Amino acid sequence: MIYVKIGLVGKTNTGKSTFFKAASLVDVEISNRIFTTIEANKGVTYVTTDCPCNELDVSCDPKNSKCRGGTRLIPVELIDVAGLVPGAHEGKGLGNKFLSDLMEAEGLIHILDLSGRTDSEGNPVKDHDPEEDIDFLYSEIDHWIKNLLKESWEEWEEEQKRGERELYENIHRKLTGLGITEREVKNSIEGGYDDILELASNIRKESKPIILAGNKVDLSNARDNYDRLKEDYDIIPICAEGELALRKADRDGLIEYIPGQDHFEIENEMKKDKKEALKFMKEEILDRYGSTGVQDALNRGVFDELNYIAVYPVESKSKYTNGEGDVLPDAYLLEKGSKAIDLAYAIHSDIGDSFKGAIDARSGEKLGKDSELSHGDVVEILT
Ligand SMILES: Nc1nc2c(ncn2[C@@H]2O[C@H](COP(=O)(O)OP(=O)(O)OP(=O)(O)O)[C@@H](O)[C@H]2O)c(=O)[nH]1
Ligand SMILES: [Mg+2]
Repeated sequence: MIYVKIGLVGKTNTGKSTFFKAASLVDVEISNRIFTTIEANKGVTYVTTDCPCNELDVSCDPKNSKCRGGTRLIPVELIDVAGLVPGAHEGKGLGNKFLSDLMEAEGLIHILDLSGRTDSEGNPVKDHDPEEDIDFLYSEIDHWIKNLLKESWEEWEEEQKRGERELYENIHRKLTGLGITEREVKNSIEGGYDDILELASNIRKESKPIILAGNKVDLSNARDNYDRLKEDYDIIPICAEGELALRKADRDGLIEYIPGQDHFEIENEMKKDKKEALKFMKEEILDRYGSTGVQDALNRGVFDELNYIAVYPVESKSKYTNGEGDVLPDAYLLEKGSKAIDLAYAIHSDIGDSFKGAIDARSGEKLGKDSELSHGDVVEILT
């Protein structure tokens, strides 16, 4: 199965690796130094959605995904890279060459440090305004794309003049590997531009949705900054460190915590300091913000910005099972607008090639190859 990829981006020391570690439980280095991460970290995390097992009143046997208490966890890939600072395209900080790792991702989460304890370059300060960190990121990504386009621009113009190859084809070829489609390139050109930088910016806007996540809301100055910035920006308040603590406590059997939930249950005896920390998490993060925001940022990226839907293929429409009798075994993320035939091909090219029709397991309705699927559909493919 090919995973949807989400990338974490932001200034140095904002908590990208803490978010990554919380979401994936992969043990990566976190520290209160600048430029801790140098090589990209890649790992598996999950987006969550209601599992149909609840509503269909069955007990499921997930194979390619997981189910916890009626919440389906569907794998996606997460990429954590080095910190980006203003002027990175001119070589400041670690530069921006590492963006090629990040730009494989279809969507990005911009992790802001709302505590204001590092300035734009990552130096420790008392009171940096995180609002200043929002726009620079777009500009750095735009310059990075611009530089890619500039390398071959004159050649492409010649080719276009000679009628050999259209500009959009050449751009698309160059940006292959960044998951940028021909349609997105065409739209970017049609949007109009005065120079290559503006075209690069159009391409970024067309192809890479960026979610703003304001981290460290456990700190009081971060909270004040969040209250101010939320008036002007669509920003998700997050506490990556808190999510990491909750997921570790869940993994270690101390609590039962399903990612993204607004509560957890204490399962086992624990030391007093752990208990205190969890009490703080409950009162200051979960009760106040509804969740730590980490899962929310991932779900919003995949379902709302990238417009994926989750569908559940089965071989028996009445028992919701595969050939081995596993109930609701697999969840597939497909782009919104996907049809029954797309699901067949996502499972296997042989299944796509021998597609004879499909059945909506809930309604029993027959679906043709062009029938559009909806989020949560349980579908039997007929071959
Ligand atoms: N208070 C608080 N601190 C946090 C939170 N998340 C991360 N931190 C701290 O912020 C510092 C930087 O965290 P990292 O995850 O290493 O940051 P990064 O963005 O990956 O940094 P670079 O790799 O240098 O770009 C560490 O001291 C973390 O413990 C949070 O939610 N609250
Ligand atoms: Mg890091």
